[in-house]
Amino acid sequence: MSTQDLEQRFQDRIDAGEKIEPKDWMPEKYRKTHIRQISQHAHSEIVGMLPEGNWITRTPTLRRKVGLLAKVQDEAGHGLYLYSAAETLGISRDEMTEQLLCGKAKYSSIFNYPTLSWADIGAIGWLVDGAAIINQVMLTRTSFGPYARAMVRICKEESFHQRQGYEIMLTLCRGTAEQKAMAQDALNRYWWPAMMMFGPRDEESPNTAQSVKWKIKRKTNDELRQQFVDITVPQAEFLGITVPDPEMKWNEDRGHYDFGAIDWDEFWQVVKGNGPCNKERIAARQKAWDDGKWVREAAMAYSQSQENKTQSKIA
Ligand code: FAQ
Repeated sequence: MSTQDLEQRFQDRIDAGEKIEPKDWMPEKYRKTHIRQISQHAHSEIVGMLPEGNWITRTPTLRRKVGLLAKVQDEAGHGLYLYSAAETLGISRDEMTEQLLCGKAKYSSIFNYPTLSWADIGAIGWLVDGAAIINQVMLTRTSFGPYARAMVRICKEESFHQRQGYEIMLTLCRGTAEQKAMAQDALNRYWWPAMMMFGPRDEESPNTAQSVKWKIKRKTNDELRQQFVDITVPQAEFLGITVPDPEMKWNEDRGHYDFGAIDWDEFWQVVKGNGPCNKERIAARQKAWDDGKWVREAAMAYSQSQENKTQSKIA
């Protein structure tokens, strides 16, 4: 069968809503797009542990510490499912990590912002996990089987994370004036970076058209961003705090909120490595990779010795 025929048959399967599995024939670009997206998603989960991990020793109560520990641990689990899903496409964990550390692979821009106060932990759960769920619910229907299945479980956990973040915000907003001011300050600093999480505008997004055709993306960046705004603005109103966008206004005709311009220069600066915490985040991942070298080597040596024992029994 010619490549053209194989590609047509592949597209027919996608159009019919079939899931693509790792051993199925797929265009090389489909494989590469998935390795790029899934590995970057995995890196985001792992790097995303750092800003919140920063507050584990400083939570206001034991209950909050237990909740935050569990959340950060969940993010590690998400990273591991995702690395495993990417490995089914023929890339190793080591290669993916090397791509992150040398700057070839990206991770979400949002994790390059600092967590300055306890309220930031509430804002991250509410806004960052909230944005992540909107993106990931769509990905439960993505065309690549292992990615779609990983997303089902991840979304369940993310929705718990979103609620723990919102509950932190609610507690602060129902507390003293100073606590409410902390919540407002966290919203002021995290609102625009959360809006940027969905990626560039559709007309500036080089990957969207092909990814929509292959049903990797079931919605575009702008569609998801609008969905996030429409869900989140009423939640801010319920908290009694204000989204830092003077142009935010309900548009009766569109049935959606209109919102102001995003600072795309800031977005691209952060993506290119010049955000407030990029260097710190990569240094932390590099240190973890270096510190873990002996563990990886010991695990490999143990596995080799078990293999040798099995081989000598067979012989
Ligand atoms: N940050 O053509 P597009 C979480 C890059 S998980 C950095 O639109 P695409 C859970 C993009 O990679 C959050 N780079 O690209 C959690 C591409 O560059 P490349 C992560 C970005 O892939 C919560 C270029 O710009 N979620 O938060 C960003 O079609 C709390 C052009 O963009 C996922 O990764 C960005 N925000 O659409 C954890 C979801 N946006 O790769 C801890 C899966 C775009 O060609 C604590 N990913 N770029 O060099 C996706 O859905 C997609 O990859 C998009 C981007 C929508 C992010």
